[in-house]
Amino acid sequence: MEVVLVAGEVPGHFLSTVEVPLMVFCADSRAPSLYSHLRRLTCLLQSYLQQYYGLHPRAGRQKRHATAEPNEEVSWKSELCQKMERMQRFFGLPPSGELNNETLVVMKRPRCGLSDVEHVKFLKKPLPSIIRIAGMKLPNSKLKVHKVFRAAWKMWSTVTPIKFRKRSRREADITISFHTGDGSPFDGKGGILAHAFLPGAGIGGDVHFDAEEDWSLNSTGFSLLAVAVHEFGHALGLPHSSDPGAIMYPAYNFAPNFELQLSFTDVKDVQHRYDPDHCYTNPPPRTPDKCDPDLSFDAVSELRQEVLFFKDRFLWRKHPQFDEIGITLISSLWPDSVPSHLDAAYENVEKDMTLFFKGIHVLSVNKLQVESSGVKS
Ligand SMILES: [Ca+2]
Ligand SMILES: [Ca+2]
Ligand SMILES: [Zn+2]
Repeated sequence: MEVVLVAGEVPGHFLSTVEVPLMVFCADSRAPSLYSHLRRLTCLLQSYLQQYYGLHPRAGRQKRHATAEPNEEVSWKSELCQKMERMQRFFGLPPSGELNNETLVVMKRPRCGLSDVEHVKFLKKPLPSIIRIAGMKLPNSKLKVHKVFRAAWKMWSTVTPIKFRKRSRREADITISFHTGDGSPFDGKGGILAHAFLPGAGIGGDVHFDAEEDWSLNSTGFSLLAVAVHEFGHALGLPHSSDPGAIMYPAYNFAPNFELQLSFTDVKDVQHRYDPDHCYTNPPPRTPDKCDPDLSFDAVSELRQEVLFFKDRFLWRKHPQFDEIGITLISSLWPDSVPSHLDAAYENVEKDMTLFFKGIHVLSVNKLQVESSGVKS
């Protein structure tokens, strides 16, 4: 009988990685599909936390048998739980250490390939300013793609003293390229959309896109402009931000036709590096702050044990077991369904349903699934 260590979601209920950090499952022929489901979830969790949260590989994990030293095993499980809770906090989820559906949804969202705990050294000089666009595998005509990139770096240059120049010669600070097929560092459609390297010599500052994504220059698919602005942020030395309103948020966060602009956090962070004394007359939009004394909510509703506070395209979640109140986007919980700027919301406990109202429209949601939408009667 083969024994493996797994953590994950059993269809129908959840396993807590705090209470049941890792369960020993037997590779029994009676439950091959459950076994492979749990193994897939375990692999997904471990590789996500290794790639984005600095989880160390587990001793002896390649052997599949539990041969690691007991102490090493305990400390690895404890690290796994800590990293998972850190990830949940970063994305505004209750830090339960529980691999529940909403945590899985976050982990599966298309995103940037750079780590969320990247250590950024402060480099005084030089400013990365010379850009070269490698002309291979562009997703649209060279003219249109170059126009998108110009618009992307203009967003940063209008709030910093950096003046970008495009050059075709090899000695650029920021080389932009698209990758596909053999040797590509990417994973095909979805998953990782692009990544960039923090400023430095050689590959430092370079920006790579997954050429296999459905890149869009208008409103369908993944917005090349939005992802380019994010990756140029890395090329300028910015790490990921847990502010869901920031361009530097690691997951793809843009609804179709969303008006792209740097947030207050993005501008504050880049000016901290390059132009700390500058004061702009038109401050960028701030993500609502729960400590703002003038804050008012669009709607407030219970959702099972939690209380949700809605404002613009954001929501805060108050869970009775946790003191922290995480902020996230409404679209993170209900992608493409529950609108921003709600008028009202309430939970119908008997039907286990939440109703959302905006203008003449009403939308009913069961758990996290949309049941129906229509017009108020
Ligand atoms: Ca470079
Ligand atoms: Ca991809
Ligand atoms: Zn990124």
